Amino acid sequence: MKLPKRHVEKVLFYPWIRYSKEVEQAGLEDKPIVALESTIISHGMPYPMNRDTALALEAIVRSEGAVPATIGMIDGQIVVGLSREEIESFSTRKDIKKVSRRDLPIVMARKEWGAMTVSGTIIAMSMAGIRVFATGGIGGVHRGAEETWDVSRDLYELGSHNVLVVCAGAKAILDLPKTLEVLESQGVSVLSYRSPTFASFYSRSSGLPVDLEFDDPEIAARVLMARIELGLTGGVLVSNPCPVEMAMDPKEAETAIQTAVADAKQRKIHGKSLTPYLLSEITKLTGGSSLETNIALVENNARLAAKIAVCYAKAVRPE
Ligand code: PSU
Ligand code: MN
Repeated sequence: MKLPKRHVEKVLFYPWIRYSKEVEQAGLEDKPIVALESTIISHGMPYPMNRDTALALEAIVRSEGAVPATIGMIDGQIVVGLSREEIESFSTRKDIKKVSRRDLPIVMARKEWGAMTVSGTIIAMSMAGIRVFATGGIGGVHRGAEETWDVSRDLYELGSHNVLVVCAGAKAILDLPKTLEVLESQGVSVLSYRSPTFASFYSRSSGLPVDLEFDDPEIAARVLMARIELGLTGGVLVSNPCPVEMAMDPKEAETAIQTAVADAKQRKIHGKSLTPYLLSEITKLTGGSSLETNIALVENNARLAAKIAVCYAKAVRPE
């Protein structure tokens, strides 16, 4: 089957995007590229684990034969492919905004630094012509959303861009059944790697069913291609359970989550600070073990995303 040209990953040039040499070259040569986010660096983990994890993710993507593109905003410009020094700055600077769709034009206009959430990264990678992205856990519907209306923008960007995002499910601090309902309403295809259920971030299963369990990375790449072929807006979400030896006991995770959620409610923490607050509280409550799990799962996701990106690049450009 000969595929139409629009499948081909090509780096697209706009004045508000700057590419690293490596990403630009990969784009021009149609090599597999994996997008990586920067909120996990600036607002998701403490220093120096944030920097070390960001660099480890890039090394994993390279070892699988793909090119990593960590995305952030520097002085109001979208940078696709942060350098080592820039990753260091994202790991240490305290003035970095957390950027989702609503924040992007503001940070650009004010020429500020911004860390991209899953939603911000989906927007930027789509502008850049990149299709595959690895994160830790996507944002979703928060617990108590029927009162607070706190639903992450991540779900709506997934519903409107032809991208494939590999995650360890949605973060367990969320209401997972409601998150899956919104994904369904948004028409996102939810796949699960070697598991019949949607992963639950710190632990391997939420017990909730997905649309397809798969074993071969190529099938995930083909689902993305089929969406593009059909002209369907929206993306593919790949749930990849945390490696067994690094997963947390679901009961232990849940106890820490409930304590942290109650604490945040009492301190009236909401909006964009809520997720970073919960993640750091849970790290304290678990004596650091949740952070080790978080690092292991995001590394695991980078590896699978790179395998899928390699299949995708082969499929759109058969030799
Ligand atoms: N995955 C992690 N750690 C994180 C995130 C994902 O392992 O910190 C970030 C992502 O950038 C995601 C964001 O988009 O958390 C969700 O924030 P919110 O709930 O405010 O939409
Ligand atoms: Mn929110």
